[in-house]
This record gives sequence, structure tokens and C-alpha cells, in this order.
Amino acid sequence: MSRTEEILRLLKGADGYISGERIARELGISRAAVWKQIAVLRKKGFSIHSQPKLGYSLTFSPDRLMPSEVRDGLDTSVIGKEVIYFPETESTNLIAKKLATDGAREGTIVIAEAQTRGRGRLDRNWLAPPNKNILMSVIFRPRILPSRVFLLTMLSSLSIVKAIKETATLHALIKWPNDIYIDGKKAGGILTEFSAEQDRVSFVIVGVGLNVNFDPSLYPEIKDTATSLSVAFGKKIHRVKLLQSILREIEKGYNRLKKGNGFQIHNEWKTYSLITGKPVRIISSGTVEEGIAESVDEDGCLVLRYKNGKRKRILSGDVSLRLTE
Ligand code: BT5
Repeated sequence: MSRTEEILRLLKGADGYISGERIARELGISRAAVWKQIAVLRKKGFSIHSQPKLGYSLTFSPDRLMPSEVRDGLDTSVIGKEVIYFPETESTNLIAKKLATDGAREGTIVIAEAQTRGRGRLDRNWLAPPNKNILMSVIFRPRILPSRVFLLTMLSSLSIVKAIKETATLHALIKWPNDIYIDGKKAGGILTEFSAEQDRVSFVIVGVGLNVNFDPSLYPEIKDTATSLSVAFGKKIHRVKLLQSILREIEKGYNRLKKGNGFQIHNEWKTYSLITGKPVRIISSGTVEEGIAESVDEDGCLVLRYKNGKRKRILSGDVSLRLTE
């Protein structure tokens, strides 16, 4: 935890005011250093009232996804226990992959306020202005076969729609394989990447991009196809609360998965599926197929039913799906 973060933690824990002397003593730094860090926090948008003899009191926190904010009141025991935060980075998935390769513990999350190379699937771009959305990657170390990795994408998209319902009372849906939809438009996406040796998964990174307080109409590339929670809800959403709710849901679901109850996640996921029973077009490395999206199985394969009644299982890998009606 950085010095600024430590001071923030003390300010938050204080019942009213906390003296500069006490902060200095607890952190083993000078009072001048405390004062300097208070100035840094003020610059970041925190309002800190200072009163002679009494000390400092935190009166307002901006909605930043800093570890001290995310950890404050979060009761999970694995997911989000460790929060790595960047005001800006290349891509949270990239950082999470490096950390996981170096042995980072399960449940570590990487968060950024902005990405310079945010990625979607097939090396597509992920757009997000600074400080508005959720850009996060979670490190999992599940004991599953590589063929079951989609369960973690399922678990994460399910957690996101449940958290959206709880925090913003919006009914979001999941568009197979990896999109979050609200009012027929894309509000979020998931990029799942993993590393495996033979039949053992060593880690899975689930990257989540969720449009929260974002106005997609300012971005020509996505203005007709994207939405955000604030656009759908008509009000700004508290990102810290939403993120905490997502992390809690992920932990609940992950506990189920660890107990071998992946079928429960699959069953619940199906109730939020946008495409089931609908006519779709599947585009995959140059080939196009059309049919009815009959179901999605527990391993994440789409069962496509052709006009002639024949069926085909389609892997979630590198495919794009469009509704044709
Ligand atoms: C996805 O890819 O939907 C997965 C996006 C995952 C992003 C997260 S952010 C944190 C983590 N770190 C990363 O570097 N990535 C993950 P895909 O299905 O390929 O969709 C990409 C397409 O969605 C683009 O080609 C655009 O058309 C569209 N798009 C880009 N930004 C968008 C946004 N903010 N909202 C809605 N659509 C967007």
C-alpha cells in the first residue's frame, strides 16, 4: 500500500478528526510528510478538512477504484483480497498475465482507470475514457480441465448482470459468448485468457470492461452499438459499490464452482441469455453460418440448429455472433 493509501486508510478509520501527529506516529513519518501526502490526496479530488488542534477529517471521496476504496467494506476472502491499481496502464489483462506467471495469488485483481492498449477478442480495441468505467482483470487458479475454462467466463458475466441488477436495478442480459447487453446494446465485454499444461490449467485471467458512467455517443466507432449503465439508468452510478458487488458475486459463484456445482452457474446463466431461441448468424474465420441458437452447453458451446433440423456445436473461441432479426 502506498503512503497516500495508508493515510487514506487512517482518515477513513478515524471517528471525525485524526491529528497529523498521530498519522505521523502510526506511519513513522514526519508531520511535513503527512502534510505533503494530504496535498496529494486533495489534488486527486478528496476533500480533507483541516482544523487546528484537531487535525484532518475526510469529508468527500471521489469515485476512484483505488485499493483503499475497493477494500473498504469488502468482505470477500479470496476475490479482490489483493488489489493492484493503475491510474493508467497498457492493458489490465497483460499485467494480470505477467503477475500470474510470476506466481500472484488467486483472487488478485488488476484495475486501471485508463488503458493505452485495452484489448477485446481477436486483438480488437476496447475503448474507455479515464475514470468512467470498470477495467479489471481477475486471476483464477481453478482445478479444472482446459476444456472447462468457459465456466469462468460464464461465472463472471453472471456475476456482472447480478451486480448490475443489485446496484442499478437494471436488467442486463448476456450475449454469448462474452458480452453484456442492456436495452439491445453492448454495455460490457469479457476477455478470458488462460495458461495450461497438458490437462491442467495453471491460471485463468478474466478481463472485464464495463461501461459505467460513459457516454458512447462521443465515440463514432461504437456510438450506434454501445450503451452504458448511466445512459440506461439516467443517473451516475457509484463505481466502487458496483465493483464490490461484482467481486462478491464472483466469489460466491467461484465457491460453487470449487464445490463442483458448475451446473448451478450454467443453469442461472441460461436465464440471462439474450440469444437462446433466436435466429443468429455466426461468423468464424471467413465462414458464415445461420440458424437458431438452440442452447449453450456447460462447456460454453453454442448448439446451432440449421433450417434442415440438423444441429452443430460451435466452440466459443474466435467467433462473432449477430442476431438476424
Ligand atoms: C470484448 O471483446 O468485448 C472484450 C473486452 C474486454 C475488455 C477488458 S478491459 C479490462 C481487460 N483488459 C483488456 O485489455 N481487456 C479487458 P470483443 O467481443 O472483441 O469486442 C470488441 C469490440 O467491441 C470492438 O471491436 C468494438 O466494436 C466494440 N467496443 C469497443 N469498446 C467498446 C465499449 N467500451 N463498449 C461497447 N463496445 C465496445
